[in-house]
Amino acid sequence: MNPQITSFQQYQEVYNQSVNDPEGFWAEVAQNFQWRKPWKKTLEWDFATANTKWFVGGKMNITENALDRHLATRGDQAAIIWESNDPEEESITLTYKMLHQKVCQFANVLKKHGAKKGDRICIYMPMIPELAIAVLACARIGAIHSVVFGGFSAQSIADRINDAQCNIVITSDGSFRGNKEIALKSTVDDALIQCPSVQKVIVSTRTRTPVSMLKGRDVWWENEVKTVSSDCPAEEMDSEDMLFILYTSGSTGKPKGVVHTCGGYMVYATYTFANVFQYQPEQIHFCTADIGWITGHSYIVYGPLCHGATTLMFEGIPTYPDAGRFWDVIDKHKVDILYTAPTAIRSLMSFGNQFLENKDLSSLKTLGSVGEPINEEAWNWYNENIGKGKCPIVDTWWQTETGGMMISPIAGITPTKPGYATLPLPGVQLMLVDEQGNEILGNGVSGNLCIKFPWPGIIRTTYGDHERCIQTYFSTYKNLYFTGDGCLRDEDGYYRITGRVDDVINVSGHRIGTAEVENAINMHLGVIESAVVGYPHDIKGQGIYAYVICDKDLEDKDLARKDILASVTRVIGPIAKPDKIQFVSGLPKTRSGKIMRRILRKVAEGETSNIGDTSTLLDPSVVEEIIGGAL
Ligand code: 7RM
Repeated sequence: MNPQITSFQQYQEVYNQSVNDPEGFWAEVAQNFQWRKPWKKTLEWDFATANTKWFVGGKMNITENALDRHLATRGDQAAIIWESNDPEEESITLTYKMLHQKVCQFANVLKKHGAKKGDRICIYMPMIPELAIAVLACARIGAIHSVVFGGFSAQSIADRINDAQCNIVITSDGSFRGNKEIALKSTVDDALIQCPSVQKVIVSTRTRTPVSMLKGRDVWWENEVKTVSSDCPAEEMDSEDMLFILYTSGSTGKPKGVVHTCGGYMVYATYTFANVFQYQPEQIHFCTADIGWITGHSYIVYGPLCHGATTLMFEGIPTYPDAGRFWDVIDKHKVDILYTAPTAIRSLMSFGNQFLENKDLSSLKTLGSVGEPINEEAWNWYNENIGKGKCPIVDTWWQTETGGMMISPIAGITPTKPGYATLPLPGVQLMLVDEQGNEILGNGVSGNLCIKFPWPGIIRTTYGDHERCIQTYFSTYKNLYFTGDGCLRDEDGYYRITGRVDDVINVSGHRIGTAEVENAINMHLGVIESAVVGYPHDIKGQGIYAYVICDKDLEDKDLARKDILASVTRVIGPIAKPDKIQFVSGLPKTRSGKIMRRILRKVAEGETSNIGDTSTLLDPSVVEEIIGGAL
């Protein structure tokens, strides 16, 4: 479907071409897709106002590219293979024909309930085929999906629904995760008390958890699909019509709704999928992410399907029924490509290699890593024990905002180095800058990672607040997109991401804003103030360390700790729970009232002596206390 780079020399040539003539390069790539009407202009952009348009005036529908155009050539090929949480439950295969039919059918259900082009639809579901079907059905009719990860709280769902003014929610009764059964519908019910914009809730059954169905609002997926036709012509979309909103955490309080549009996102997700993994026809691609994150959007759903690939969707977790589950899934389905996160690799590594015994991993051709920096030990373990030294590892750096992979080896083509995302993909023009925004030239240097030219998958806006998009990404450095990451370029010109340089922590590959966690902690009665920082964690990459000032009369600290965890779980979700809570009587503040996080980070890292200059602090004695009580 998409042209593939076949040698390192060709990569270099293609890369140079993509820099010398980005428009020509991407126009050529975009020719490989199905357009209803060709675009008039390849690119229009202005970073100062955060405006980027790709394939201007082009008309298309991403589902015609993901489904319809494959029907003649690979209608009976598996599009989605679904593996249950329960290894005893039979897996499901949906061919392109079947998936097309189910998407059209569900699209008609959405239409029947009043959904139309431009509406926002919230999806809060487990990793079951209906989730992919729901996403594609929205795209089919031009509704904008906003998938909310199934681990988020009712409050988080409500915030996201209200921000986007969604009118429909698609959910399930519950979800299975390991030996847990999680109620989803009842969480949605709690959220909807605060969401007047929602008219309809469509509920699929998964767990048979008892649910309450509100008359006039709630309907069952299974009943609805029985009454509609499975013929649903795709809505004609402009390249720059919104395809989806996906909320992500930043350094300020409230998560931002990152907006991607139809044409550019399609081209970018598909091109990077085909090239980075070097996907070959008939291969089975297994991305272990949840569709609730960008990795699932781009590399479980859109990238693979637009390329005509077979994508494996796994409902469960890496450690259920035991730490050999990924290897069982690979063995059972003869997986060719495994794309997972360093946190999963480190966790499985910690269980020891007995879980690898008698697992046939010989089908694997390519291994991928995403979400956080991968340490050398995990890289080597992955390479030796999973890839048996024969599978290239692609350490792919990218973000929700980039839509697809940005810095990554091309499997089997780019020489790799443990810990390095290596080189920019075609069309990606990187720049390292210092604090003042001066470009850092040469090799063997490090700085803040920026991108100086648009690529088709770039964020278009933050939903409902374009100013925030300008402020967050395009204002720190003039005429550059700022990633928020620190990065080094070694003597060979290879890139290594060193981690966030803003107040975002990366816990198990999930982005969590420190301000968001602080707000949640502060909501707890008895908490006066808090400060949250990240610290190195063996498995999660980073853990969450909270310094909390409580009321004087709060006696039972253990209870307070539990209550704070309960508050965070209620406000954000269990993924944001602090790993450590230290009660303090004060925070290190400057005379102007700013918390010196540098000091808190040092202490959280276990540093007790070299904490640097504290002379600008209002009360340097709090530092002694904090060091003394460090956990
Ligand atoms: C895809 C995704 C983005 C942040 C990003 C980085 C970190 C992602 C890598 C990485 C080092 C990698 N989107 N990150 N991939 N750091 N090496 N290969 O994760 O929006 O959820 O997170 O994740 O800090 O800015 S995301």
